[in-house]
Amino acid sequence: MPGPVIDLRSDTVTRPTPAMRRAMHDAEVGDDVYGEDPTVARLEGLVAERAGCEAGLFVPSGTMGNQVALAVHAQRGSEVIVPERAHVYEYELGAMAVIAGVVPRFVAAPHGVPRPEDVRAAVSDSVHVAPSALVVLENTHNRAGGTVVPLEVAHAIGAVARAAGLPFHLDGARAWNAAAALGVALDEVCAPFDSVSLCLSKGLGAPVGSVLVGSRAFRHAAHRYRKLLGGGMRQAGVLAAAAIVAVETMTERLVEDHARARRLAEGLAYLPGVSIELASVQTNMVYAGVRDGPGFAAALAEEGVLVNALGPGSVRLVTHADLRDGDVERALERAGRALERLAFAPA
Ligand code: TLP
Repeated sequence: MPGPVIDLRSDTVTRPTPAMRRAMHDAEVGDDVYGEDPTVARLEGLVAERAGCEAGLFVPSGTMGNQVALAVHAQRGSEVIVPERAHVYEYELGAMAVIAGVVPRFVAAPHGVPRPEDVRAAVSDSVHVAPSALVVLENTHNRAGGTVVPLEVAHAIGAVARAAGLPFHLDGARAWNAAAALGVALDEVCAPFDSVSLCLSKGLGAPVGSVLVGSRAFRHAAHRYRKLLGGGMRQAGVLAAAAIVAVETMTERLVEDHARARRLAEGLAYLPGVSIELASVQTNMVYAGVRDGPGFAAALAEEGVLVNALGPGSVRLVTHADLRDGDVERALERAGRALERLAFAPA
C-alpha cells in the first residue's frame, strides 16, 4: 500500500475533531424526550438562528430530517414535486411512500436546477391525478455533482409554490456548501423555504445529526413524527455538543474543500479514459465518467484511494476536512497508476 489511505467516498467519513471530542466529554445533558437537554436546545437555537428560522429540531440523520418534513407537509396519497435524481427519492429507500405515503413527480433539473416554469407545469389539481402537496429542492444537489441552486431560481420556485398554495422544503444536507460557494450566509440560502433539513455530519464533520428548521408550528408537528419514527433520543447533548463545534468552527473552511475538489477534477480530466464535466464541479464533489466504474474503484482501492462507484460508468470523489495537504496530488498519482493497470489488465 503506497502510504495512508485517502478516503474520498464521502464527506461523511470524517472523524470528530479533538475540539468536538472535548465538547462531547464536557457536555451538559438531560433527557431530551422530556425536552430537558440544554445542549440539544442550544444546538437547535443556534442552527435555527443561522438559518433565519424560528425553530430547529435535532434529528439523527438527514434522511429522518427530510422524511419528517415530507410527512408534516404532505397528506397521504398526494404528490411531491422533486428535482430529478433527488436524494429524498433516489437514496432514501422509498421512505416517502412508506412514511408520508406520497409519490414523487419529477421535474427536469440540469445541474440540479429545475426551471420555475417546469415546477409550475408539474402542479396538479386535476381530479385524475394525485394532488400536489409540496415542492422540494436539493442544494447542493448530490447526484448532479454537488451543484448549487442560484438564489434567484430558489426564490422564483418559492413564488411558484406559494402561488399554488404549496409548502416548499429544502434538502439542505449540504446547504452550508451552497452558501460557501455562493459567498452568502446560510440564511440567504434558506430564505425561500418553509422547512430545511441541514446536515452536520457531512462537510461540517460532526459525528452524527441534522437539524430540521422551520416555524415554531412546523417544529411542533415535526417533533411528533420524530418520536413516531423512533428518533426521540435521550442524553443527545453528547452529540449536539460536537455539532455545535461543527457549526461554530467548520463552516468557514468549506471553501478549502471546494478548491481541493476543483484541483482534483482538473487533474483527473487530464487522465486518459476519464471524462469530467468541469462546469458541474461547483463544491466538494467530483463525478468522473470512466469505462468501468466498479473496476476503476477497485483498482483505486488497491492503490489506497477509496471512492464510490455510482453506476457502471461513473465514480464519485468527495473532498472533506480530514484530507491532508498533498492528498489531492497523491490521489491523482494513484489514479494515474490505477488507470494504467486497468488498461493493461487482461480482458
Ligand atoms: N448522502 C450520502 C449517501 O446517502 C449517498 C452521501 O454520501 O452523499 N440529502 C442528501 C443530499 C444527501 O447527500 C444525504 C446523504 C442525505 C440527504 C441523507 O443523510 P443521512 O445519510 O444523514 O441520512
